[in-house]
Amino acid sequence: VANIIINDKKIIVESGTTILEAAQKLHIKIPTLCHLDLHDIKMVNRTASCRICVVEVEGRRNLAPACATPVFDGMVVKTNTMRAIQARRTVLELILSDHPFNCLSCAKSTDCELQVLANEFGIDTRPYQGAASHYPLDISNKAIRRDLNKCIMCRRCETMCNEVQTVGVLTGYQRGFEAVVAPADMQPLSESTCVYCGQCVSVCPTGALTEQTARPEIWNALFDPDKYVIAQTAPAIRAAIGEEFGMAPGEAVTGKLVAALNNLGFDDVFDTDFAADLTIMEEANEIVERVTRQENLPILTSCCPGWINFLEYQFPDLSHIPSTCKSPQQMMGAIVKSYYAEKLGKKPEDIVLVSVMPCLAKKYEAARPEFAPQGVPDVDHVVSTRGLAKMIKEAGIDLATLEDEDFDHPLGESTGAGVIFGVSGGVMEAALRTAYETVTGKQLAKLEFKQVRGLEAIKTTTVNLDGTILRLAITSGLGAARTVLEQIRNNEVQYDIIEIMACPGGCINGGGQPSIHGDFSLIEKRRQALYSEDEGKALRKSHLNPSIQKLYEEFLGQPGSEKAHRLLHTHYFP
Ligand code: HC1
Ligand code: SF4
Repeated sequence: VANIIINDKKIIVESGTTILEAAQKLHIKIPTLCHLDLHDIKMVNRTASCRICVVEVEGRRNLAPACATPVFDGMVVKTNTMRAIQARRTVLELILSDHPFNCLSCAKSTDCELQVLANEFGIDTRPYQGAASHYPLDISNKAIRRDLNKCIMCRRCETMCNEVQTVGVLTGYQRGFEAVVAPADMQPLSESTCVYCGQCVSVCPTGALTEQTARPEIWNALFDPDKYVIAQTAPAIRAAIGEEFGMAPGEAVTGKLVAALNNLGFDDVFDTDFAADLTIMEEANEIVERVTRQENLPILTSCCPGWINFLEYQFPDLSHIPSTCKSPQQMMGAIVKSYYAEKLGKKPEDIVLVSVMPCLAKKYEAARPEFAPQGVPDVDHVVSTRGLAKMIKEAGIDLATLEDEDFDHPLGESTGAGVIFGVSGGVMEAALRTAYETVTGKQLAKLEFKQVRGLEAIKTTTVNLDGTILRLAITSGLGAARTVLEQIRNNEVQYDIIEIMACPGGCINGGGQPSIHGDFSLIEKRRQALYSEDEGKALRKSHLNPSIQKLYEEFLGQPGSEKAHRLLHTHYFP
């Protein structure tokens, strides 16, 4: 251990602790910019590249970066000397000397960590004038927008993409003044193996990495009298959008979210949870078939588009093992543009379906050509949680003060099983609730499968479905997926069912969710919000959803029917 003194306060800490960590224990704030510690998901960015966190260490000539300097016994630190504060100002002024001053029009405005610091330090002029970088915008894809002119070389995105997600698309490129983080040879993202998980966007402190927005197209549709405009909202939105309106993290705001969408002028507000229930009907059927025949196991869940992209790029040899089920987003699209269009008496092209998703890869998924039969997309536009919050604010609506409203029927009715899709382990638990009752014909005595819950990257367990033992793995974060997929490829493990989600913790931590700015406890609160909503539901198993039962009776026939296959299943591209 080390006895140290920071700003005249004594503390004893483990050796190896950094000055920054010790100061945090004493509630002494040292500003940081490149540093990011998400130790819950083993993502620690300690590049010490920005040097905004410099402090004075007694007996040392140079200022020390607090984020990367370990303490020693007897160390005396002062965090706010004139010299340290002046050095931080200089760092900021230098960064800003080559940073566009267009904060007013930046998508990250009010959420940008550089802007917050510049404001705290009162920097309103540019003392250093010099060359400015001019990089073209990368808007090569539907999901992510890269503006390298705003890159401050913190390398958080690189750490996330390489170490947590193991995709390895982003690397430091060029040197000195020219240095940026980009795909190899400065390719656009669309030419790389980026899976659009958006986790780099989640950790970018500035406007360098943001999302592509469909807000103008959605506003146009809402004001077009010839269009029937429908919203569907993903399970994880309700657990997080309240944060954008000053509500307590973890407060589920389902009824207010529906009210806000109604206020924006959507003709119907449907719940992606309905489609999650539908996914379970098809997927449980497929699981039971493949497990009964002991064929083509393990079966992998297929609702996460970031993960499906990862499979197609990195494990093409395993592209036969995921479930063939489309994701709930796409199942909703297919049902809205067929079954529901028939009910409305409208042509699919006169209906505009807008998805509200916590995910940036959903923007890419909706635009995949196979999901636009006869050229009419099943899902027309995708807006993120952050994007929808902006639209709600733009319309002058205060979400926090709205009275709860209900989803429209029939595609707004859902069970607790649909709700928990938004957390890691949720799809597995939902599938087990239905598979058990289908296989055994008995009612589940205890419907919660708590062993599949939690935020760990890899969870493995077995369940006994009335004599049939199923070996399960649940992973979240693509590094964890890689570990398990490599074990499968090398025949080192045997599983029957595997759930994979690209984002650590699942969709509650998606790349389109409100920024957590390093506070991972928000993810745990969002997780609890969805399990509470599940507990509060009258129906908690997908096969008991009356609107799902009716959909099969009136339209689809049985799970796995020819029509169900045509509308609700897909294939992958090795
Ligand atoms: Fe998800 Fe899904 S749960 S992928 O995590 O299967 O995005 O929330 O909408 O489609 O339902 C995301 C969340 C979401 C789909 C569902
Ligand atoms: Fe890497 Fe995901 Fe960002 Fe693509 S979206 S660059 S895969 S972190």
